[in-house]
Amino acid sequence: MKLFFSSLLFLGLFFPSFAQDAEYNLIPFPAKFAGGEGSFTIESSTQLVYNIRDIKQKAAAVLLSDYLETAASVTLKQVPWTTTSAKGKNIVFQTHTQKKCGPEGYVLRVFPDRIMIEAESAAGYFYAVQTFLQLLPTEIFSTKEVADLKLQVPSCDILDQPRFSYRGLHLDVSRHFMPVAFIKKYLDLMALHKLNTFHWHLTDDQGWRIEIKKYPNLTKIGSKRKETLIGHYFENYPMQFDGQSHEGFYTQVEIREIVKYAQARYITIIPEIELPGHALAALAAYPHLGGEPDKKYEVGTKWGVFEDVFIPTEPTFKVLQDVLTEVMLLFPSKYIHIGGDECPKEAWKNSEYCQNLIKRLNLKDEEGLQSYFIKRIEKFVNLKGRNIIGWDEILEGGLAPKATVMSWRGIQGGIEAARQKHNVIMTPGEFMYLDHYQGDPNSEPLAIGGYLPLEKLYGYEPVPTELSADEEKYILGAQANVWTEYMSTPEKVEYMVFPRAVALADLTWTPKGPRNFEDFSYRLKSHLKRLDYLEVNYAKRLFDVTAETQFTGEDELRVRLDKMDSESKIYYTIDGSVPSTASIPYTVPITLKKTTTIKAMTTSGGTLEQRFYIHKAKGKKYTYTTLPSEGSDGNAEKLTDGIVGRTPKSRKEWVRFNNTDLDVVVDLGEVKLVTKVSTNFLKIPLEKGFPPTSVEIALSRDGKDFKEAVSQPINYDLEGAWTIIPAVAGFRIARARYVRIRAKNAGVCPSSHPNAGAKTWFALDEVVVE
Ligand code: TNX
Repeated sequence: MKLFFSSLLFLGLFFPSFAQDAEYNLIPFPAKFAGGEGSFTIESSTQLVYNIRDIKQKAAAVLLSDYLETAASVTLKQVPWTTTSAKGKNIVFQTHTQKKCGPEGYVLRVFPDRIMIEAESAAGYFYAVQTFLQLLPTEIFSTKEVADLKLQVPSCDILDQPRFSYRGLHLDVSRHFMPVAFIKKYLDLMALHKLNTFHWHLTDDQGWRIEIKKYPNLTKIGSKRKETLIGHYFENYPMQFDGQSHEGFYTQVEIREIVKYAQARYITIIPEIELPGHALAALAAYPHLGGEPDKKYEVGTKWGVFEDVFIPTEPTFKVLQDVLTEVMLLFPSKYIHIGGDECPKEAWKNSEYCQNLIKRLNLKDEEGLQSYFIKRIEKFVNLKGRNIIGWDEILEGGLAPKATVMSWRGIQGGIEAARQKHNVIMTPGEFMYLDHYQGDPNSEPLAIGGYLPLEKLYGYEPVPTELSADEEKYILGAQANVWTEYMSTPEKVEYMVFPRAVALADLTWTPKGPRNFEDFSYRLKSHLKRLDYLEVNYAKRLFDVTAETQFTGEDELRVRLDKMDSESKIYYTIDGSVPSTASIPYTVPITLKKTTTIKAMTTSGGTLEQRFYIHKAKGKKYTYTTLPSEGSDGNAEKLTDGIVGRTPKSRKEWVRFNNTDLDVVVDLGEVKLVTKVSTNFLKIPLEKGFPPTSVEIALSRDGKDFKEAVSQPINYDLEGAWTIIPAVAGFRIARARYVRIRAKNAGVCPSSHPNAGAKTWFALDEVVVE
């Protein structure tokens, strides 16, 4: 039979147009793809043809058949491969013999009269089926029968294989325990996205979640905490706790079941046992592992980094090795993650034993001791035929000989490790942390901080340009991390993970060349329907409207609205009313002449509500006498950009002064009538953010002689939730060109504060002149 695709089409000729074609909403998008004409229709007479003795083919055929049966209620006959059956109007599995697919790749060819699936491995067949399902109508993912489902598969020719061998998703079950059923759902969703490594963060300060037979207290004591911090770390002063215990762990039986479940989906589970830091739950269970056997260690009830860590004594190594032995019996993965991050050295500095050990081993310092700790654990793990992975802190004090590094504090750790010829997994916080906000913090549920919209994650390139071609090969792939301090339920995890993990799929699988966000967001829209069938509580940020202010001149502001979803239309109001399709359709940037709230909606369900301030200082230049703290207002524009900082959750708009006073002069350009000057300060006492003690606002015509000054103390309650404290000065018809604001730093934290005596900072935003 003549193929209607030439291999030339594989060279990318078809890539520019695939986005337009609603039929090929594949995620991740295949490495080589060509669309064709017509389609194959699955009918009850269609047969699944495979080599009956090939269990890899059989498993894939059964998987496909299950979906067809569930959603479409068709049962396809499974028949052995013969020259006749392979030529019929069937779905035919056969072994790929040209060695073009690699260990995870496959060939999928859809013709109007036949479908062929080829692979070299079980994983390859499995991924072929995943792609096959995405060629079918999205209803194929329904778990209930869908009436009259047309099983049409559009013609295409796919030769697919992943860009990276490591395509990871992580989940922290220590901060919040997640039930077994949810872990399985998580693995199902990973498989759908061809993600092949699940990094299971099983132990941390706030809970030990894996049963260890030899040390029952690890779960008996270590898996329970008496209560949990309410809200954000610095939200309340003093901190508030919920008074409710939180517990949970996985039995070894459950773990074996989950490992098997993952294997059936070609997912490797890498367990993480944190050491030497993030060990408080283990210390609560076995205090002799910490420096002070008599100390009453308690499982962590709040977040952050604790000074109580494992002390590298012989009994500690004994326990850790026993634990790792049981872990390695449960998890067949080549890699075992041993943590290694955020280990404060105070406990070791204060321990006579550690200080003697440093001398005895001829180590330089505590970092040398950390390196000794990791190397010793590595040796043990290597003896069992496995390798360790550690967070990039394991570079400090010298890397263990065979360790793989997870670069999380940026990309530098990854670059260094690759240069030292060590394998690397890229997981930099700025691009790969799914605990960061994915939309405007004002309208998002509480997250740890940061800002990682879908588009930013999608644009991440895991191979640093700094590396030479030779060094690049050490970058095994990328992983997104899901720390659950602020995700207490599976629903919240789903919300934070999806759809960003969908972008991760393209990022780690699809070659660099054909990836672009517009095309991705187009495919994503169909994909979200699949996620609807799978009952995933994904975030709807794809449909959001965003606003960007542009300056146009005196007393005028231009606002540009935008959306990720290229197909939808925006409508808006400026009179406070709720927008609908009967409101003003957005076509060009909106020009505002006075302070206005814009409310917008899109036809795909997105919303926006934002207030824009027009005032006499907007867009005007200002100069500081003392510069604000590094990075907070580099181009001197935040104080007059027309956007007023709205929440302590996000610090983007705020200009911060660490332990210094503020003295800033805004130049209005010409003498103007001034009746009111106002600004806002942040109050976050637990983070050492104290509003200034006093503020003085003064006016001048020439920039030298300031008068009309209004001086006021700033009064607020130290206790209570974080908030915004306004400072306002009213003037009875003054004329001025220059507005000066001075504010006095509050000094050090008061004696009642947990950081008593430590230096404080303050932050302000927008100098509003009316
Ligand atoms: C840093 S990433 C941590 C985790 C936290 C996370 C919050 C890493 C190796 N350590 O313990 O949960 O930040 O984003």
